[in-house]
Amino acid sequence: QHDCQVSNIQVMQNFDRSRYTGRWYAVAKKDPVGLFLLDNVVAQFSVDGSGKMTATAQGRVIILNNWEMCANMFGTFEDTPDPAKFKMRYWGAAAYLQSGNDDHWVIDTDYDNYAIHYSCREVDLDGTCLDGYSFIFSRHPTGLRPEDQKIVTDKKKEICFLGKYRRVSHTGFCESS
Ligand code: FEN
Repeated sequence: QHDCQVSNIQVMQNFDRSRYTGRWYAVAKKDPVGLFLLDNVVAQFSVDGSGKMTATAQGRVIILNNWEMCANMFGTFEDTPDPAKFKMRYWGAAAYLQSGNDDHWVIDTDYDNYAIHYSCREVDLDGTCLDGYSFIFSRHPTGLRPEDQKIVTDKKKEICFLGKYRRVSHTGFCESS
């Protein structure tokens, strides 16, 4: 389970989307190639009456002329045979924000404190991930609890992104909008 093959990555067993709903603070992220969210990333997951999962995300971006903006992003999730693996269609509230369609895998979560998300956009010829991104989420804006840090480090290793994360700062930039 440690050969970095995207097809061998273990995801959350018996993922329960209703327990996953609510607010998650990004505490660390591994960026993809290209445009993304800089910091102050907060996600909010919901499940509608028919059981479909949707989410919103906010984050700071810097657009042309060094304008700081708070990007409001929306995502809808398509189920797959694996309950922890989704296809996410996403778009921004503003036209200048990129939209796309990414894998969205929940690697591990205890629902109450931490969650590890993974998305590989491009699989290399050798089966490893060539371009992907990942968020470490916490229910607590202050960060991960000490007891969750080892679990998260082990999972970062398993998804072969260890050492590629940056801390996500929360300065309140997106809190007014
Ligand atoms: C996720 C989970 C909750 C829902 C969603 C998530 C993913 C968000 C993504 C955001 C992408 C942002 C982009 C920004 C951008 C996983 C948190 C939806 C995938 C692409 C710029 C920057 C500068 C510029 C134009 C646009 O487009 N940023 O000049």
